[in-house]
Amino acid sequence: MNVTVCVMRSKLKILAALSLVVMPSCKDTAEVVLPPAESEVGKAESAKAKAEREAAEAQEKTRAKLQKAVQNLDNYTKEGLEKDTEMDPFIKNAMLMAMEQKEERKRKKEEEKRELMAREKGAGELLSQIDLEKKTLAAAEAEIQQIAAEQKLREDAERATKNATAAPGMVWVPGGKYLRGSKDLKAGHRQQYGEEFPAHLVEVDGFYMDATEVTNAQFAEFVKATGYKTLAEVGLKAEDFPQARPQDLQGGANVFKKTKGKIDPWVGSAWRWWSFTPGATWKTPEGPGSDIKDKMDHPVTCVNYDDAQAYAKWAGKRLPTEAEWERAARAGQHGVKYTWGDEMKVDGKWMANVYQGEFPSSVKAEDGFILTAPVKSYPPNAWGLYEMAGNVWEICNDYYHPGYYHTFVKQPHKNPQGPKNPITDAERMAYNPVAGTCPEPRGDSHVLTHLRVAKGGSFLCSSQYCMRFRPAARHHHEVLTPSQHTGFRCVKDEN
Ligand SMILES: [Ca+2]
Ligand SMILES: [Ca+2]
Repeated sequence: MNVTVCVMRSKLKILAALSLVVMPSCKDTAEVVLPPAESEVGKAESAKAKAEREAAEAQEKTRAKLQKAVQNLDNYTKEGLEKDTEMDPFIKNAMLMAMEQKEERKRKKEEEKRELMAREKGAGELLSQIDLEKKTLAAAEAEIQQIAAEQKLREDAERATKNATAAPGMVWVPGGKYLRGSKDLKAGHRQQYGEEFPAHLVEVDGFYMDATEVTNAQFAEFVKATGYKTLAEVGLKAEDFPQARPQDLQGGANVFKKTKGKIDPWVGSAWRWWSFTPGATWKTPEGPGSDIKDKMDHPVTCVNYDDAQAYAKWAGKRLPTEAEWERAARAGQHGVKYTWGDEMKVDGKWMANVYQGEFPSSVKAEDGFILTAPVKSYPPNAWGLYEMAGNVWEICNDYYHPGYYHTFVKQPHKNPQGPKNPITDAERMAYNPVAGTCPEPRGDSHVLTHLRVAKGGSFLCSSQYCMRFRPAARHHHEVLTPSQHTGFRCVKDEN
């Protein structure tokens, strides 16, 4: 800073005190601009103030007019206003806007009223549905109570006779009546597992059932004898799915992958912990590079409904119906929560291979196994059937529909075979399944949505997330998507 600037700054101090200064730029050549004469300033100010005052007065007049017009809005019609050529256009537009806002408020109020009425009706329907479920359950329980003692005597006698001559690895499941579905009517349970309701009485004929899930060793025998290739090995045929993208046709299976961090499994897709893995097959269930050398006594996995059917046919057996499967799992213990009773653990021990840990980010093997367990790792149920809870899901013969029990109880019959037709895409969308252990069909191949019943839950059933290792639990096997936690067991008729 040089001397000139310093002198100039002292002048500026004086001018600033008069509040009439235009600041120069701080450089040697800066010039001071002198203020206009005081009389001229006064004139300019008063003209400005006058204009402002007049504008404010005009605005106030318009506002008062508008207020009056809006207060009398009901005296006007929209058409009348639009035709009025004498009215101030500003007032007219404001009135038209006010009219629209009023109509909008009225529409909203009507909508709210309709919604409230629908909700009340919905609640009414739900309550009458719950009443019906309670009545159906009460009637079923009353009948079971009456016949249980006599039926048990017959069941025990039949089992003793039939098991004596059963084929190796099979046990007799006596025919009879049982309480199918869930009797847990607590709101949370009903909401998450609505497909298990209403609990009702079902009667099936007797049959033989594999005591265990079909093992890798058994499946290997079948493949050796027949040269059969599973869907996971061969993939889908382009001619069957002309619209599908090439990546939707390749062979493989869904493989579980832990998430990197803790997540809320309820929010978002199950694909966060599932991965469709090309090269995952029954021989490589965790994907390319894995094998089953040390797992020949584990259940076969990464198979689908057709693979299971092919095996069953070769073995001279068939897949169980959903009704048969639950009859077998319950083993004559009516209304219990688990296949072994009502408590999840017995003497502090896990009774099935399920999931422990924070699903799906961390997994513990408190029950001994992270993935599949060898068959017969846990105690059998009362009729000698192993792993009817957990380990792997077991494919049944029936088509899956979540509302099937509601349909069935209207026309109950012996030996139910499930819905006549597969679930449609529209029904599936309406059903909107809670993200469970199976992800949505991969890609955009809606043709993959045929669902068959799967029962029993798997090593991925977590009591925090998916309590589907209960005998009442129902889930689906998506027929063209094999997965690492799904297998099957077979049944056989007496003759
Ligand atoms: Ca486990
Ligand atoms: Ca199982």
